[in-house]
Amino acid sequence: APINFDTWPWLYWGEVKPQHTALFLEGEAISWQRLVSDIGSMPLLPKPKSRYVAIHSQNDYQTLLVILAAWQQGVKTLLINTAFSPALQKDVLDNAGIEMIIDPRTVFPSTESQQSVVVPFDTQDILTLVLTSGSTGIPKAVTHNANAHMASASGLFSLMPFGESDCWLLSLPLFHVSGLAIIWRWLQRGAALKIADTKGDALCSALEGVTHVSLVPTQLQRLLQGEFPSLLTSVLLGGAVIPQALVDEAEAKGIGCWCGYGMTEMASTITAKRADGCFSVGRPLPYRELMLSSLGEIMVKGATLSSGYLIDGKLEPLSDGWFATKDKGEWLEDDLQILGRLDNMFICGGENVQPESIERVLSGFEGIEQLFILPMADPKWGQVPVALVTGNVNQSDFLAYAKSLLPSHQVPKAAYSIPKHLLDGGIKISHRALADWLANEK
Ligand code: 4YB
Repeated sequence: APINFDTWPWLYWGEVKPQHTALFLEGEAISWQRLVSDIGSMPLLPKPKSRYVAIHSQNDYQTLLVILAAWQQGVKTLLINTAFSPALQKDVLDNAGIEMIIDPRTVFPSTESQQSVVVPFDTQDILTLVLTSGSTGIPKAVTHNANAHMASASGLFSLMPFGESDCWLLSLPLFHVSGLAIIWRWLQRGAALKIADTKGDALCSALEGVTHVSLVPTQLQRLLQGEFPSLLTSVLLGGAVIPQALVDEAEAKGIGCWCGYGMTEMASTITAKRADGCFSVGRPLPYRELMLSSLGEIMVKGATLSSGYLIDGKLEPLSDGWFATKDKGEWLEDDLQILGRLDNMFICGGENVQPESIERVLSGFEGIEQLFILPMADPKWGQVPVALVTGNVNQSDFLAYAKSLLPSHQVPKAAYSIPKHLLDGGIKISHRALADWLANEK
């Protein structure tokens, strides 16, 4: 049963097991007692009337301390990707109605006598804001309270065991819901968290001593190319279409994979299953409900659903009742299959084309690392599918392969390599950036 914390979880664990390791940093272990003390020695953070503060977020100990100190002091946080341009940062803050932004590198332990403020742990009070990664418009700030984060964590544990002596690697950005969810699983369980460089090839060595990790499919692909540490038992996958061949390969190498489907508004994972050789993302976890609309759109609700977006300092409800995800799904017995984004669908010569279903058929082609199908304007058909790929791909063999497997309106009319600068963004390649590049450069 989930613990009902009557105080901030780190204070609880600091009392219950002060000497146990809370965190592994590169070359250093931090006990719960030391963590509590480091948080307590943070200075008083600015507390605007709205109580919302934006924080430049990197995956490091200093950022984590500032976040936990903020919460404990009664300050609600919006974590911002440091790669955002100043203009985008300004738009996001203006849109949400937040005046203040903190760079954790400018926050130093206070040398003054302990003046630390600890507000009560109210699990119903809004605590975090996470930006949506929607493809159009200014990213919106999605609110969550601690109750939603803890329900998210507890529900997942009923499927994917995470014990007190396990260690979860912070393998995704804190500013993304997938990274924030790792923090709440760690806090909920009182297990260990590892913070290390996970970029590129560093991921393999970061996994040293780690039992659990959350990965987007491209990270798993990179991992399988090298040697990986033997303690790793459990990988939670999600964020994008999970290629079945990738999961099968990982499972064959002894890595337990859980396939998940999640989103910001639902505080990360909604459905999941232990990999079973079949392309689906399993059933709704406890504290989530899911149904398909008559058009096949995935609708969700439950204790993990956000109570609204923060716009202009005010809470704007998401929906009354079910939240429409814009994802298309289908039941396969009791398991959910994600067919793709409704807003990615286009029409080629009168036929509906769902890019993700083409991606699924063609992603197994020799040499392909990543594959995206996008529409391109065509005088005869309106729009035609084209393929954008990374990896070492023979274009004409690839197109012939597509022709042998797909009906003609689904066969890509061309295949282009994705330019490098579009690949190093956040955790997902932006469909919009790919579409812009296709429209302007091709
Ligand atoms: C999918 C999808 C899937 C999402 N197939 N499309 O803790 C986790 O659950 C986790 C673990 C590893 C990696 C990621 C996660 C996440 O949280 C992912 C949450 C996420 O991606 N949120 S998002 O708001 O940025 O995007 C949500 C959208 O992503 C969905 O609406 C889907 O379109 C897509 N998506 N999982 C296919 N398994």
